[in-house]
Amino acid sequence: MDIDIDKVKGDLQNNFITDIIYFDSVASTNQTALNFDSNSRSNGIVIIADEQTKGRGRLDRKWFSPKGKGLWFSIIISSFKDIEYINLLTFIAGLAVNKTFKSMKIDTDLKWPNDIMYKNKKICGILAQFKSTGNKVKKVVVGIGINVNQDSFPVDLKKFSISLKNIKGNKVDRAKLLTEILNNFSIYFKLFNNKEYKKVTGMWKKEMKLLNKNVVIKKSNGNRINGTVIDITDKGELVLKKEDGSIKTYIAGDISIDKKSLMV
Ligand code: BT5
Repeated sequence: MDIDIDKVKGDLQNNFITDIIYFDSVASTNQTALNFDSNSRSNGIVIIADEQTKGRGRLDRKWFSPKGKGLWFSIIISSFKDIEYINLLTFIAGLAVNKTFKSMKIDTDLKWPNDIMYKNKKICGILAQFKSTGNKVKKVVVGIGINVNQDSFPVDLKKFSISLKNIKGNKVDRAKLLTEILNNFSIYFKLFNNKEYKKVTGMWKKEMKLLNKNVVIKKSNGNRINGTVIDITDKGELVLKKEDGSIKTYIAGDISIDKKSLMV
């Protein structure tokens, strides 16, 4: 593999990240991270693989993770102060990756709750998973999947996916990319640790294209709700003004532009 992990470790600055553990191939880095030694020493460890054979998205959807072509990694977090703000860890990861893309002059935006998009195509997906005993969350694993050097995608993904190479026209150095993302993650994580939740959501909202837009939210039970996105709460929930005027908050769902609103 072309990522020199020792060099990446050496280039980490002021970092929350304590170690990076590399695998050639795993089923899912999130799964490996969840199974990893559960005591507090795992705080800040990154599990990264060159390939995932069973990479996963939300609701057990497949995440396409071909060998050597992307960054597929998971950050273990086992110490947190306010459990009720835990969903913001997905936002922290999104902000870190988005900032890194912006520094490469790539004009990406954040899509609630866990995607990074380039011109309506997905370039990065984030999946936070929790391990708990009783009602106490023991650790959170924040999985980040980034399409880096793919030339093309399988037919079912083609229309909605894009890689950095597709955008830039040339191969992107995965080691440099990883270093910058981890350094940015540490910066945003500090805000989270300092309980600056409003600041985190404020920054996230600025990078979000669908604020004040008419959208459709598809729930996992198949229900579809139309409305206007009016806000994101400090805990990362989406606030929707429904067509009947009532206001509702959502913690999960798939969101897309309401095609009706494009016709006006
Ligand atoms: C996500 O889920 O977007 C979260 C993806 C998280 C992947 C990382 S990689 C490291 C870590 N280990 C794991 O096993 N997972 C994490 P969701 O919003 O549910 O989107 C899933 C959908 O994205 C799929 O149903 C496909 O339609 C699409 N998809 C799959 N692979 C893709 C890819 N490489 N690029 C763009 N879209 C993809």
